[in-house]
Amino acid sequence: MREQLEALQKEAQADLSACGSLTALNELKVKYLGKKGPLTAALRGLSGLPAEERPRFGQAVNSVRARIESLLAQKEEEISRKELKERLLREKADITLPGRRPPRGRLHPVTLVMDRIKSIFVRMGFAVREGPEIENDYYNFELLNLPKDHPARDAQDTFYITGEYLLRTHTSPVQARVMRGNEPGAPIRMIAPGKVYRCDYDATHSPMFHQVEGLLVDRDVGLSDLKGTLELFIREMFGPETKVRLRPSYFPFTEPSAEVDISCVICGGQGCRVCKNSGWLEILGSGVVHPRVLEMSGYDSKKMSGFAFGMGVERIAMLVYGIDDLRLFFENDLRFIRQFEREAVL
Ligand code: 2NM
Repeated sequence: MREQLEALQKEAQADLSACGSLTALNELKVKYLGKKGPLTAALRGLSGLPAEERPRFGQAVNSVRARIESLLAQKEEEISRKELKERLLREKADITLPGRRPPRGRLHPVTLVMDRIKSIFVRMGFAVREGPEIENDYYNFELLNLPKDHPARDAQDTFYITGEYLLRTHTSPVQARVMRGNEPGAPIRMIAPGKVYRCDYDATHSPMFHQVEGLLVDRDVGLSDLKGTLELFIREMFGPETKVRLRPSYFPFTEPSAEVDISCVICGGQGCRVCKNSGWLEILGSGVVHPRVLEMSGYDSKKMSGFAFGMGVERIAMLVYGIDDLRLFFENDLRFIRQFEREAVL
């Protein structure tokens, strides 16, 4: 029996030193230590021995088993190390290969036009001011002289969050916030760019769109200042040949009020499909700030006056790029969105 165990251990040692892979090693593990292996059989045979020989033989079997187990573990470690080393050699990266160029993003056409509008006004000394998109009734309507029964306040046109809170329908509340946050009577020259929200969706209206509004308040500001400022803006935006026309209009926050038209950017004023044969395109609303709006936000309308204007950025972008459906701006079709290149700004 003892000789058989010794022979078994020798055989196992020989098998193991010849073994070269983890798969083969696993087979050896089953062969020597498995349920059908010689050591299990030897332990089972224990019952056939005289009682006084059992402990010594059992110990001998267990010690051979322990020896084989430790040889197996050693070998497994050795083979794993070897395989890892080979893999590392095989998979060496060539760091001299040229890199992959990361895809470059570009700016959305609305952002491009927004940046140009901002840049033109910044060069005229206007400060860029921002405010919350969630407003309350007081800032969005009340301070802008929109009476309680004004149709713009209707839930049909405005996204209400509660009876009091809503998504701003224009950026004018930013102007009201600036007027009220200023030292009393301080002059203002600002624009308020940003997102605004109205319940509307078709080829020319989106429930979210972008606006730039402007406000200038100082002593002796009038319609001529408004006209000069907007003419300068328009010629920068659409080219020096562009003609400008003010048409009487109505807004609750300005008096007098005017729509501003430009000569058609498509036909130059001859008349075409885009300008509906009139030769003119409406691009913004404006006016002399209503004294009540100034007073409500802490300005003395006898000492100070101002002009204000507002434009839809998508509409301007449509004219600049010759786009006929505003929904294209929001569908995020890369074939459309990739077509716009940034021109130099500032
Ligand atoms: C427009 C047209 C006319 C406007 C007025 C004000 C404020 F705050 F001063 F009252 N902000 N923006 C205004 C005036 C906006 O958008 C078509």
